[in-house]
Order: sequence, then structure tokens, then C-alpha cells
Amino acid sequence: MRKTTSLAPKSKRPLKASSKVPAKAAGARQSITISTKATLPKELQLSIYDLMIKSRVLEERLIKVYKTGDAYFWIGGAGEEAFGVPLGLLTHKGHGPEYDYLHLHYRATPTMIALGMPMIDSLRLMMNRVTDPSTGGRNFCNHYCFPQWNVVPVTSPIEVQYGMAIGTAVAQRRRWYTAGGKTPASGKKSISIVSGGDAGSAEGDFASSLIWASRPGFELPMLITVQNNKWGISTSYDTQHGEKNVADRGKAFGIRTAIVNGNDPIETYLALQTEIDYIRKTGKPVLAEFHLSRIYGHSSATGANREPDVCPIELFEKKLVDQKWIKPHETKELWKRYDEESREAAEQVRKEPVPTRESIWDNIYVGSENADWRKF
Ligand SMILES: Cc1ncc(C[n+]2csc(CCOP(=O)(O)OP(=O)(O)O)c2C)c(N)n1
Ligand SMILES: [Mg+2]
Repeated sequence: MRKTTSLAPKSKRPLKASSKVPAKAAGARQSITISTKATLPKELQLSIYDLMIKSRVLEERLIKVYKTGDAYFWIGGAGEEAFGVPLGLLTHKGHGPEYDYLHLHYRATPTMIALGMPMIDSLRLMMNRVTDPSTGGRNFCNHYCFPQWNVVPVTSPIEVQYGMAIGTAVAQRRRWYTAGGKTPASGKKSISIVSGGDAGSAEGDFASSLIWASRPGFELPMLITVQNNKWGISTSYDTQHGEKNVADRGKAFGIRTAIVNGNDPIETYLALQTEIDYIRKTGKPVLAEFHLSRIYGHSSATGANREPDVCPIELFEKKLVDQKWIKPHETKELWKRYDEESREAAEQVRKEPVPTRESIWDNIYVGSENADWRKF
């Protein structure tokens, strides 16, 4: 029998950070300072590492599936694991306004894996199978939709999620943050979390989210994040942004801001924990920018080949091995185990049916009626 190593979390809730992050109680600021002594418990670090590998292996499987002609397009989150995994672990996950809403973009596989999405469901979406729980095989790779965790549908037009997040945050504000609203039974006030890229922040929806999130007396419980990989397809950040940091734009609205090394899962976890706690406590927004890598380029449209960008998993793995929290052979076993799981999942999905022609109008509405024009 093959020996397997599992570092996956035993309980669903992560452990609390052992060290506190210095942070001002409120107000705008330029960047977050993480104490060099701040860290996370060993068990949590190993869980994060495990989930980061699982997510990367899945993305690499998706790329292989695309390159062997079993799917039409790949776009995904390889390189964003140190940001996405902590985000998924810190989300108060569930269905309905009592829980956090996630308005994600097309690089959210690490967050979905941390929430508990099985690898096979990502492959079903990518390979357009009727078994795909997100869209029934009707949308692009990485365009997830999981109502049971308030993961609203990922859209192909970039940045519209920043406008949509205002809506769920308004509902949460009415329920939990205005006078008379009682804290939910869970003890956690819910928030709306939105993620997207640096280039997309040029779109009007981004500005709308800053304006709506910060109206005096009507502030919204929003965690507005930007994953800054310094690219918008093949246009570099430096040629487009007069502002030094995207997060600086929050200052004009009095929004608290943070700039974080999104290639470091410990720094990211601690920063997200601090900012999310602040939002739950005050009902006010945060604009947080994470600097991170894009490991396989923009998408299959640019080749989906490994690029010489910093790999957050390599860095974290070295750190864990150096402090002897994991042995080199155990790291190899983990990569191998997830590789086998992803290969078996792809083989299974290959045997599953694609959607039928007749189902094209399913779940498409005009007003509250099915949109099949032939039946009008
Ligand atoms: C409204 C809209 N405009 C343009 C595009 C084409 N497009 C797709 S991805 C992308 C670049 C996005 O870059 P960024 O926001 O930095 O995200 P990244 O891909 O780097 O994660 C563009 C321009 C689109 N999908 N939607
Ligand atoms: Mg970008």
C-alpha cells in the first residue's frame, strides 16, 4: 500500500495566530507592519502549506488537460496560493447573509481549495461537464459559483465583482451593523470580500466600490482586495499607474488601507486576520493590496508556460524544511499524492457527459421567467 502524508487541517476552523500584529484601531494608513516575531502555530503553517500544494497541483493538472486538448481554455491562480489559501481559511463560510460573501475573480482556486472544494469539481468546470456544480458545464475554467459558501458567480468581464459586492455589503450592514441589529448567533458579524487584479482597478466599478464603501455614516463592511501581480495580460503595471500603490487610492475616501507581501502566507494570514477583525468590529471597509506572482502567465492565451516569477510555495517549503517542520521526502510525497489525485479526477471527468443542446436555456431568465424566446 502506498504511504501517504496528510497535513490537511483536522478541524475546519484554523488556529489563532500566536502573536498579535501591531495595527492602529481605525483610520487610513499606508501599510501594515507585521512584527518579524509574529508567526503562526506549526500545525496551521503545515495545513496552509498542504493546501497551497493541492491548489498548485490542481492548476498544473488543468494546464495539462488544456494542453492535451481536453479543454478549450485555461486561466487560474498558480502563484496566488500564499494569498488565496489564508483568505479561504479566514472566511466565515456558509450560505446566506449571516455568513461572509465572496466576490472572487478567475484566480481563486487556492481560496476554493481552502474552503473545501474537491479537485474534481474544478476539472468538471474546466472540461465543461454536466456534472460541474458551478455552471453545469457552461462556463470558463475557474469561473466558480458555490451558493452553499456564498461564492457568487465569477464573471468574465473583469471588475464587475467590485460593484456587486456593494449589494451584499449593504444587506449585511442593514442586518448586523445598523442600530438594533443583533450579532448573529455565530458571534461573527458577516462581511463582503471582493478580489481582483491590479489592471482591473482602472475600471469604474473599482471606483464605485470605494465611493459606496465609504459614505460618511453609511460605511460598508467590505474587505476590498487587489492582487497586484504587476500585469494586465501583457501590459505592465509601471506603464499604467501614476499612483505609487493601488491601495493609496483608499486614502482619498478615508478608507483604512494595507499593503501586504502576498507571496508570504504567514504575513498574509496575519494581515487578513487583523483587517477582517477590524471590519467585523467596526462595520467599516478596508482596501488591502497584495503583491504576488503570476507563475504561468496570464492564461492559455499567452501560452500557460512556467515563467521566472518568484514561487511562493518554493519559498515557504524551504522555510519549513530548514526549520525541520517537514522532511524533504515528506514534501515529495505530498506533491505526488495530490498529483495522483488530480490525474485520477481528470480520468473520471473524461468519462462524464457534456450538457445537452436542449439544456441551453436552463437557469437563464428574463425577469423571473425562463428566457427561451421560443416559448414567449
Ligand atoms: C471589462 C473587461 N475588459 C477587458 C477584459 C479583458 N481582460 C481579461 S483579463 C484582463 C487583464 C486583467 O488584469 P488584472 O486586473 O491585473 O488581473 P490579472 O489577470 O493580472 O490577475 C483583461 C484586460 C475583460 N475580461 N473584461
Ligand atoms: Mg494583474
